[in-house]
Amino acid sequence: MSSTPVAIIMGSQSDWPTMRRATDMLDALEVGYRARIVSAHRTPHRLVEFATGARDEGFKVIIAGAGGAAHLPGMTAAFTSLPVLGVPVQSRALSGQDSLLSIVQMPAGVPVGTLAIGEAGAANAGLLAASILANGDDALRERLDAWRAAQAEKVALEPAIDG
Ligand code: RP5
Repeated sequence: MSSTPVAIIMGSQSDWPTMRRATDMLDALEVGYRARIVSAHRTPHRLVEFATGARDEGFKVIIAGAGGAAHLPGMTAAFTSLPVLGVPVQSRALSGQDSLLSIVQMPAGVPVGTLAIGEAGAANAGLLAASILANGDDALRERLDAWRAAQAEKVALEPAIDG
C-alpha cells in the first residue's frame, strides 16, 4: 500500500483548524496522509488536476473539507471513483448548515460520505478513512480496535458529582 493512502484537501487555509482533527486521528493510527489546499471556486484547475490524478498518486481515500457553498467534496467525487468523505466546515454566517447541505445533497450516482459539521466531523473522517483502509490491512485494524478500546476505557461509569 502507498505510504500516504489518505489525501486531505480543504478549500482554504481557514479550514485547517478543523481539518487538523482528521490528521490527529490518522497520526494516532499511524496512517499516512498528505494535506493540500484545493478550492473548487478559487483554484478549479487545481481541483481537476488533483481529482483526476489522485488514484495514480496512490491515494485510496480522500477527505475533503469545505465551508459555505461547499462544492469541493462533490466536485472531487465527480472526477474520481475513490471514496470521498466530506467534512462540512462550520461557517461564520450559517454555522455550517450551508456547508452541510451543500455536501450532503448529492444526486444519485455520485456519492460523498458526509460527516458531521466541524471538528467532530473531521475527526470522524480520519477514523472512517482508517476503517476503510483497515479492510485490507490487519495491522491497522488491530490499531483501530485498540484505539477504540482505549476510548471506551476513558469513559467513567458514573458521572463526577462536581464535574
Ligand atoms: C470555502 O470558503 C472554504 O472551504 C472555507 O471554508 C470558506 C471560506 O474561505 P476563506 O474566505 O476563509 O478563505 O471555499
